Amino acid sequence: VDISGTGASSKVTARLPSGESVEVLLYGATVISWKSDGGKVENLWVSDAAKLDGTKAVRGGVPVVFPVFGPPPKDHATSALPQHGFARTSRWEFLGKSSSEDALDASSVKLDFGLYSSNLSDEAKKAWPYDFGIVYSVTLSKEGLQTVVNVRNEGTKVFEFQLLLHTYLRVKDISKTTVTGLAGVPYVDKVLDATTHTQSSPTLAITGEVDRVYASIPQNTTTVLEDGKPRFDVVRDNLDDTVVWNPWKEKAAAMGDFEPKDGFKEMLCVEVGSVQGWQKLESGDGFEGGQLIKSLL
Ligand code: TA6
Repeated sequence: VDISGTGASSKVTARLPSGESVEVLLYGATVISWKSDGGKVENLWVSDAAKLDGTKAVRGGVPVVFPVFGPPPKDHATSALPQHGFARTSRWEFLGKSSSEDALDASSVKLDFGLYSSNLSDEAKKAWPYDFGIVYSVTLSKEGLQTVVNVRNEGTKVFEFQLLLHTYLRVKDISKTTVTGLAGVPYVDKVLDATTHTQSSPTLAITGEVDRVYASIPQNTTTVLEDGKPRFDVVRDNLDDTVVWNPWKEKAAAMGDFEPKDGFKEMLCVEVGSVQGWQKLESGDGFEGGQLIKSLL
């Protein structure tokens, strides 16, 4: 494990003896690279124009969305926060690493990052005046990448939050990419009319802009397939919802930090979270939720 860079662009890199690696920017605790299969396969998509200097949320990798997903509601404690909250644009602390060599020599390395209300910018503290502590664990193993958020209410006032891991998966060709594990699940379609639909077919193909919030999904794994072959399993842990997003041509063109412009053909966001309604956290209570992404190559 080593820490490189200075200031907001400092990042932590970890590598397994077998070559797999992960890179985490302290800005937003944003995972910006995860290489599996001996380090040969990059699994995350990061825009060529992504800001990695702390001036803007990273366009790619795994931004952490907390305490609100999307534009905050008007009549809510989060209403003064930016879209997707402040976690992805805050400077996190690197708390340390622990590696384990279990009997089968299947090694893994866990990196811990912390964000506390005391770390927040004055504007964020003013906008959301609650005392909290988050420990975010990123664990790299040959099996996959696990990212888990543990949030604790360190204050005296109850607060409620939403949480989502905004994962940009890298795919070879979006026209040959499908998603399973969402059949029969109700979703809010933010492209159509933000009303609730239910996906009847077992497979979702991506043939245009997709922005769907699937809620209360019965089983915990969403699979991304390439050419009909399973490429990723995204396994939810204590998070009931999943957003599937591809900006497609027009929206990609409209995002200044989305490059190359046809990059939408090589990425798909599968974002696990708790975004329907709010998780309530009493004083002193904690909540833990996360994901395990398996590369199935
Ligand atoms: O997760 C999907 C989404 O909510 C889309 O609606 C789109 O806004 C995307 O997030 C990116 O948001 P950002 O604030 O990172 O530009």
